[in-house]
Amino acid sequence: MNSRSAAKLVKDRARELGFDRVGICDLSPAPHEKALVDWLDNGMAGEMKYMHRQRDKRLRPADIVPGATRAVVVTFNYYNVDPPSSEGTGLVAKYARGEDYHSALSVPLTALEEYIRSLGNDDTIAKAYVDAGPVPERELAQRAGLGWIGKNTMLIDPETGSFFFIAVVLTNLELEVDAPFEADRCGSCRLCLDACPTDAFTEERVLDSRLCISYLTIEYRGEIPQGLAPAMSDRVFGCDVCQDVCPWNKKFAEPADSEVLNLQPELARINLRELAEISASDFDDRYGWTPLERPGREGMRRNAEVVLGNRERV
Ligand code: B12
Ligand code: SF4
Ligand code: SF4
Repeated sequence: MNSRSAAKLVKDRARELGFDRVGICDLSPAPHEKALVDWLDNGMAGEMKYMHRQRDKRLRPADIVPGATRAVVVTFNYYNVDPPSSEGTGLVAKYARGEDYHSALSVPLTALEEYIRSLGNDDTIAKAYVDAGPVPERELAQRAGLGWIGKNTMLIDPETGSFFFIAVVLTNLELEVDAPFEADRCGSCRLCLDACPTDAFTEERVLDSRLCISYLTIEYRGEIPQGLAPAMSDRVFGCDVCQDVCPWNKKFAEPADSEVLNLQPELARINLRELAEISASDFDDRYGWTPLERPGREGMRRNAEVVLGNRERV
């Protein structure tokens, strides 16, 4: 089978498995090496030490899985509408209102790995990653033709916007590659940069995590800095502001209809008093299967206290 036919089969199978977009690229060194190196050197990863540990592999994606030569990059829509504000509740980012995507997407990704192996021989490798691991996912997605890197640093697909997960299967199967997405469709727009509640963009396409509400509420373990707490407003987990304002999302984002993520409308807003006082076992039962498990009970209680404080101030 030639590389073009193999690529077509892989793409068809990925779509059958529920992925929205699929593209293929090679694993040559990252052309935007300086962007990552400067970001790390300037401390913008904050306490995400894994970003420093993964540096060399992110810059040389061919070193992630020895022998791999191709990335099959797929996207999976998670868009759903925000409920209106309601007294005593905190807002959860759109991606987190259902099953943790690492586990939810492992089922279709394992099937895609198996399919890719079935097209090769005994030496064919295929290893899937979603978020976990040193894979420069947005960079590879742009190189696989799936969209451009917006000024908010998100990968934006001109047909659907940016509310999707990216996953990657690294393989040595001979697959025809796609043309990269070269255009920058942001133009003169800067809505995301101006809307960020904490001014976390130091320049276009550069985000200082230490100022980002997503980082502070999900990844950061200490106390939320007092100067940033009011900007969290009612956001108790993650932040979507720089995507909500993006015209490409306003125009093209469609609610996800997949059952894979098991999105639950009641997880979009959480009662803050209950959360601030929740027991360990109740937290596990209610949120242990969702992305809220990452900050865990302690992190979510901390976030709830901050939002309750913000509510009292207004
Ligand atoms: C660390 C991390 C974070 C950090 C830092 C975010 C950041 N902007 O760097 C924090 C905790 C703040 C974060 C927040 C969020 N994250 Co996050 N995060 C990651 C992670 C693990 C690494 C990102 C990274 O490498 N950052 C370092 C910086 C330097 O890299 P970068 O901004 O991506 O830039 C690279 C390229 O853009 C390229 N580049 C730079 N300039 C240019 C210019 C041009 C023209 C081109 C072509 C390329 C290019 O070079 C850079 C180096 O590789 C990825 C998963 C992964 N394994 O890659 C998910 C990931 C980026 N996150 C994701 C999501 C969904 C989010 C949130 C929306 C979650 C939320 N609702 O709260 C927010 C969005 C905030 C934002 N605007 O980015 C998705 C993004 C999907 C998409 N459509 O882009 C990813 C891909 C996870 C996934 N598998 O789906 N995240
Ligand atoms: S996720 Fe929120 S805080 Fe972070 S850069 Fe975007 S708008 Fe700013
Ligand atoms: S809001 Fe405007 S500048 Fe920001 S990513 Fe979207 S199109 Fe680009």
